[in-house]
Amino acid sequence: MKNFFTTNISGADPVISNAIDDEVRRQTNGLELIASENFVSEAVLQTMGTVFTNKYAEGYPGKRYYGGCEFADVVEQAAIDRAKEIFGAEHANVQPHSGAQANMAVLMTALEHGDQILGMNLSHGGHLTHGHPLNFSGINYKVADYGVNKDTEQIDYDELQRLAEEHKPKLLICGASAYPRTIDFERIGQIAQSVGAKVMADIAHIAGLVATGLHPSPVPHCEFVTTTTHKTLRGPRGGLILCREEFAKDVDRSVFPGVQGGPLVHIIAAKAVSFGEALQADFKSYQQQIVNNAKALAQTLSDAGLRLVSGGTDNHLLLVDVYMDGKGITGKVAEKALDEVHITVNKNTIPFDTQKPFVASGIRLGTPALTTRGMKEEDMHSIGEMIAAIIREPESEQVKDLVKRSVAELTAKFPMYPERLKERSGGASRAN
Ligand code: DSN
Repeated sequence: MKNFFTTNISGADPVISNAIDDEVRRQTNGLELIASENFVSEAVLQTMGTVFTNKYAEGYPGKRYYGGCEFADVVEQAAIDRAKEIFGAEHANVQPHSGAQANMAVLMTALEHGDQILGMNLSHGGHLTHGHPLNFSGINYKVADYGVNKDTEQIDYDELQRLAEEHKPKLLICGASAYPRTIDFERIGQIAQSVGAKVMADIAHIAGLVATGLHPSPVPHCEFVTTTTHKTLRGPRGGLILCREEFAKDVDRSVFPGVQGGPLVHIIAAKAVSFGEALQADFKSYQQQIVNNAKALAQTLSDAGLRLVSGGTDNHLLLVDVYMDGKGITGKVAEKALDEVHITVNKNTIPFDTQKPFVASGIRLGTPALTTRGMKEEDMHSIGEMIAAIIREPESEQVKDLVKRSVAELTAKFPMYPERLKERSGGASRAN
């Protein structure tokens, strides 16, 4: 019988082991442009796979419901302290399993069932948890929504003020999952204050930029700030809540026992490691390169005749209108054609889209993951030309072969996870 404690994954479970190896190759041999994804460090990966996964630790450091939590306390306290330092926040809760659960806990803290919220419309760049009718936020609360101006495709703050006065929300929700421009958190804070609302800023996408001062921080202007930890922040998959001290106890109670049970201590440990990385000086140059790369990619695509929503980008992502009122192709066709040449993007609705979300007129591109690999502006220029070529001729096998070769050449120059890249004959979908 195999020794349970010494048999590694390839001996224990070839199906899953092979899928892991294939996924390492897929990530290594493709160009990852999904704006919400990133590649964590080997240190973060290792920490996620530690014995902290075995531990139950309901409660908070120094106040747990189970014995044996002294080392869980060390990692959770480190994660809390580092999160507060990164964002200059008075209080941090590092236990949310995800961004959605972080948002759920804040809504539970700030609202009673049925209260009015005002959130950004998903199809204008918001998020499901900001009031979508199929999400807990839209089911449990009364929702009004705001969006972008039709001409500028940017948030219309005067219209937001008007909507806030009309609906008198108890909570104004800002932050976005597909918005390429700077968000004016100070103005949003003033709007909320003028109608007696609190604000939750969900900075999941831009957390790394906020952490390094490359995007204005919502912390001084908003009662609650939530984020995921795995996007520009480059940590493990998870959530984080920052708030003022006056809400600390209520937020903690909303997370546990409100919406969660035992925290994922192995993930909290990995959050602490990634927060430590974010406090290093080179994290700022990494974030600056993300922004430079997004601008370079935007310029190349725009020079190639593609329309960018809002005309460009201030952050890590861009929304490309590939449909162009019927002159181009849908986001769905673009996503599939790019996937075939190992360029990974997601179709995305654009503001005032005429297509259904599963078809969409746009694609969303982000540079955090490729910047982690070390790519720079000249690489973005090449990638922009590859994308434009595929969108121009999505059915040309000749173009696809050419681009596939270019992707293989480019990715080969930026190796990643060398210890995890194992060769296996057969089965690998993207062995190039
Ligand atoms: N799924 C995330 C994104 O791609 O932006 C948001 O939750």
